[in-house]
Amino acid sequence: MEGYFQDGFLWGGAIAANQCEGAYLEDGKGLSIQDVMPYGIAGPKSDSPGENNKKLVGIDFYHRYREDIRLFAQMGFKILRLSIAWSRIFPKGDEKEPNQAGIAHYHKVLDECLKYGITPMVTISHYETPLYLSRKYNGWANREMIGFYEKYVKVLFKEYGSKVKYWISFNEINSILEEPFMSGAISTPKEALSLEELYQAVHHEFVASALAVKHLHEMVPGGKMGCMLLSMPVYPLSPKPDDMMAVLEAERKNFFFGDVQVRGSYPEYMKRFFEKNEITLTITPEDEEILKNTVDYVAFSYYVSICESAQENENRRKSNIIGGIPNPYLVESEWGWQIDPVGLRYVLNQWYDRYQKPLFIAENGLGAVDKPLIKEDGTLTVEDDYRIAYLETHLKEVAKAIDDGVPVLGYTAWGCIDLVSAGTGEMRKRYGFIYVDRHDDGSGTLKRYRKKSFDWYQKVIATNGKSLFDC
Ligand code: BGP
Repeated sequence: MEGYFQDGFLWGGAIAANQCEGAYLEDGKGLSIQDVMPYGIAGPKSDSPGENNKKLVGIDFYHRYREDIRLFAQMGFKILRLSIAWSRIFPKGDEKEPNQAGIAHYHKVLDECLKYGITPMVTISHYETPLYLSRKYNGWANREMIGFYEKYVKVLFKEYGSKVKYWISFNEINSILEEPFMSGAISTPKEALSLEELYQAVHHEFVASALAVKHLHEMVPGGKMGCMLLSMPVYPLSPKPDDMMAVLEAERKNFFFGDVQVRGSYPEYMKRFFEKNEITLTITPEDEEILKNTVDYVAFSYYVSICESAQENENRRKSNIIGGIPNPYLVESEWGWQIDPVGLRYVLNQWYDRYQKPLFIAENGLGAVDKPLIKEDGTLTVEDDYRIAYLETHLKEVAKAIDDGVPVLGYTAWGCIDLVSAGTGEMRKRYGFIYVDRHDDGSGTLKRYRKKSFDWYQKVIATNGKSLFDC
């Protein structure tokens, strides 16, 4: 299998502003929806930041980015996926002029990446819409959001276009169906939201994303825009034909997003779905033209697979945002996310068969409780063999997918440095190669320490994946 990672394979890690930066009101930043979600998607939301929100301090990446990017460079990162907090650039979201201090900050962060030859990949909107846009306009339910987003992306392309070639318009765009507030900044509670309103919000995001593609291509030579899909392969719970139809239905709910963003128009099966559910969307002829600005590559996150069945099933539950029926053949993480390396090879093949676009694995990793050990020199480490095993088995499947003929541009391990969980708002759910001394009760020095996986990943990158096959 060795040698299947082509030269120039983009090895790296991924983070999101709201989960690591902290400094939630610094340099003119406005509140984002995350600042009022102390418990992630799991808990109640409020209108004020509250005391128990780990994201307000995060891991203080806002002030410590130099040290962190140096550590990423030591691991050999070729790419760093990071997001820009919209509320640092437009604190409320509907201002005429951007916040210069916010713009200046990201120049420094990007320069730091480039200093080490690390290619930045920027997510424009990663679950961190300005709160004001949510409260005043009801987020993406409102068509006016397209204009606010368009103004924001034009600022980003003008400012950072010479430094950033890889962009992602929306993180896990399909998650809006499950989490309309976190993903779509929609203040109306999910229970009160009609399907028509929800899919209209989706449409607004599609148009905004396509406009971002258009502006990127016009403003940034060589700029590449990716869609970003929460991928979750669906298996039939049994070989019953009806279960297979249940799989098809569940898959279409998510394929729909890629189909529009890659192919540039609404698929027939969705038009039928809208008819049957008496959903009438406002889609102008101009919108239809804009949607033809399709993405250059397909990025996706991969953590888990699920099963589907045509029958009611009492075991149905959520894992990473989207839910399903657990697979009796798989083990699961401490947070109940089932571990399925083969699913990654499957999904890579599936996306490529469907779209024939280059693929990018923008997130993958294991959230686990780490137990730090004190070394002889007094520093900390974590013997995270479980994380190494998870990543190693998944990367071997990536190699197989490349051997299957799938063009994979790169791989960014999620939470390459410990950060706050999006799902639960916890610090104890750690993904990193770098341990951050910060805890759920707010204690900790915020110092950084290398875990065992740090050295392991360094070797994987240095050998371009060959070390995965050493034993
Ligand atoms: C994805 C999000 C990330 C990240 C990851 C892990 O859905 O894009 O922001 O957090 O999941 O999820 P969690 O933090 O809930 O473990």
